[in-house]
Amino acid sequence: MRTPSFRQWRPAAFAALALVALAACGRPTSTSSASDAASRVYVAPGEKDEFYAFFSGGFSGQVSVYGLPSGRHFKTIKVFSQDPETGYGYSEQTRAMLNTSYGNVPWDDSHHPELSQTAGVPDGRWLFINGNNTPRIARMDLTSMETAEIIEIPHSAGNHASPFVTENTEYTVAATRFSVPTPQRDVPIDTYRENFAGVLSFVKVDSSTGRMALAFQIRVPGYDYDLSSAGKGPSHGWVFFTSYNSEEASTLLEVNASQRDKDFVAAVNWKRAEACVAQGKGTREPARYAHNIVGPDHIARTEWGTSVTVITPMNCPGLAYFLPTPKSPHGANVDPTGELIAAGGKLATVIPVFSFRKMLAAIEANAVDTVIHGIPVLQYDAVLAGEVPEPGLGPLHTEFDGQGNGYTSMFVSSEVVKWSTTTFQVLDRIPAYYAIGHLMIPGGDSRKPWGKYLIALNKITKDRYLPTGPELTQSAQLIDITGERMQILLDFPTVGEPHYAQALPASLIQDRQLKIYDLAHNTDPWAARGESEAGITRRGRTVHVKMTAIRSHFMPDNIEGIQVGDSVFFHITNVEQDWDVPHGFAVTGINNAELLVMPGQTRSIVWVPTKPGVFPFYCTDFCSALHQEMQGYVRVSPRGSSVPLTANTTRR
Ligand code: RUQ
Ligand code: CUA
Repeated sequence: MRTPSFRQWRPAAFAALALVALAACGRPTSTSSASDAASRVYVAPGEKDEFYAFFSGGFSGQVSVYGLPSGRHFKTIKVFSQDPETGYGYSEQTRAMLNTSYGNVPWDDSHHPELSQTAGVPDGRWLFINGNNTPRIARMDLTSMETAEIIEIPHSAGNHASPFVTENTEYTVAATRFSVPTPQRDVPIDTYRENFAGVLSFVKVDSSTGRMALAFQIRVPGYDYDLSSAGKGPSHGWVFFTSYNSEEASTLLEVNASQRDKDFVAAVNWKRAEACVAQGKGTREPARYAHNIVGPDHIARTEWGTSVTVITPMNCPGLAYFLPTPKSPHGANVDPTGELIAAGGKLATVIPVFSFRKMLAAIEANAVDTVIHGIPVLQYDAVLAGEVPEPGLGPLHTEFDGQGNGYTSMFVSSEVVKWSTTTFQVLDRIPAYYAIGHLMIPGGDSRKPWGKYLIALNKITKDRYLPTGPELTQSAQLIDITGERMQILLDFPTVGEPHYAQALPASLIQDRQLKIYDLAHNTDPWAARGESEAGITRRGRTVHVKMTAIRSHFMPDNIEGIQVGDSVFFHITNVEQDWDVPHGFAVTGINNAELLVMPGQTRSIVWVPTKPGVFPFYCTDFCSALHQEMQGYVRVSPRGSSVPLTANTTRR
C-alpha cells in the first residue's frame, strides 16, 4: 500500500495511539505475561518450528523464509533482485530470469506471496509473488526454495492486485494498479479519461508443472486496481478486485481520488471469461513480454510473448459487476466459506462485508444502479451481508481463523480488530506497533485456516528496537489467537517491507526438501562432472575455464596465459553429492558477484581482468577444515603476450 510519510502520519497516529491505549486497558500488561508469552514462542535449540512463513521482501524484491512461532529467519529466496552473495541474476545460468520488455531489470518491489492451492487449501507446491514496479509474477518451487519462473504482464503498470490464486490454482491473477494507455502510446496525461484503461490479467498455471501462461486480459475502466481474492466453494469461478480512484483523477490523487463516497469491488466471473474467449469474443492484440523459465538443465531462458487475447465487459455480458464500496478500498478478502467478501476502505468508517449469495440474487433481480462501460453497478444494500460498525480507523486487510471470526488490520489506528462473521460485531482489538499493513493467519485466506497465530506486518517500529540511524527496520508481531482475547507473543524484524506473508504447517513440505542436485543429470554444456572433464579453452579473446570444486580444492587451480581484457568465463561445477556443502567462488577484482554453487550444480560467471599480475581466487564458503587452502591463482599478462594458455590439472 501507499505508506504516508511519518509527518503525514503523526497527527492521526497520536490520536490513534491514545485510542489504542484506551482499548488496551483491562488487558493483562505485557510484563505480567512476558514469561508465559516467551515460553509459547520458545523453540529449544535443535527443535524445529511448527510453521514455515514466507514474507514478501517489499522493496528488497525478494522473499524471506521464517519459522513460526520463533520468528527465526532461515533463508532469503532471490526473486526479482540481483544478489551478489549467490550470483543470482549475475551468473550466466540466472541472468535471463530478470529479462523484461524494458531490458534486464535487476530489482522490483515484491508485495504478496501466495501459496498454490488445491481445493482451496495451500498444497505446498509453489509460491507466487508479484513484482509491483515492472509488472511480473514469479513462481518459486517449494522443494528447492528457488525461483523457477518469472512472467512479465504486458499492458499493466504497477502489478499490485497480484498474484492471488483461484481455488485449484487454475489461475494466478494480476491487475494493474496504475491505469495507463493500453496499448502504450504517447498521449497528453490530461486525456486520462479518454485514453487510459485498467487491465485485469489471468495467468493460467499448469496443474502438473506449475508453468504459467498469459491466458487473457480484461480491459476495464481507468481506475486503480488494488488487491484481489478468489472465490472458493460456492463462489469458485469468481475473483474480487478492489479499485479506487473511480473519480479517474490523474493529478494529486491524495485529494482528487477521495471525492466519492464509494469506489468499487469488481466481481469478475472467470468461467464466463473463458466462455467468451472460447466463443471468439476477444481480440488478439500485439503485446511483447518476457517469460523466463528455468529449464531441466537449470539454465534460465527467455521466451518472448508477442500477443494477448483481450476481452471487454461490453462484449461479454455477465463477465463483471461492480459492488459499491466505501471509501478508497484496499483489501478484498473472501472468507473460508466462500460466502463473505470483506472489503477494507482506507477512509471508511465501517468494514463492509458483501454476501456472494445476495450478489447472485441482485444480478438475477437486476438490482442495478447504473452501468459503467458494460459493467452493471449493483445496489449496495442489495449485496451487503453486514457492516462491522466502529472497527477503528483505516481498515486494510482481513484474514480468517476458520472459527467464524475475521481479523482486520487498521492502518491509521494501528490495531488488529477481531469481529464475528455472523453478527459483524467487534469482539476484540489489540494494538500493533505501528501502522499495520497486512496481517496473516496461516491458511487465513484459504478454505481451511490453521488458526492459532496471527502475524501483524508493521510499517513503523520507532522506539521498538535498538535504533539504527535514520532507517529503522519494519517488523512482524506474532499474536496468539487461540483464546477469547488476542495476546501478543513476539516482535521480530523483517527483511525489507513485509507487505504480506503466507504460512503453512512445516510438516507439509519439510520432508520434501531437495538436498542436492543430481550430478549425473547435470546437462549444463559447461559442466565438468568430474575432474577429468576440467580444462581450459580459448576462443579469440574469450577464455572458458571448466572447473570443479570439491572439499578442498578447485581443479584446475593455477592458470596462466590470460591477457588483460580477456573475458574469462569460470564455469564452476560443485561435484559434491552431500547435503549442505556449497562451495563459493570469487576472484580478485571481479566486478559483478561471487558464485555460490550447490552440490551437483554448475554456475558460470565472467571476469575481465584489467591489469597484469597474479590474482588469487578462492572458495568463499567455509566448507571443511582445509577450506582456507581451497584456492588458486590466475596469471594475467599484457595484451599480445606470448605466455601459453595452461591450467594445472595435476593432482600434485
Ligand atoms: S499492500 S500493506 Cu501490497 Cu496492503 Cu502493502
Ligand atoms: Cu569450498 Cu570452502
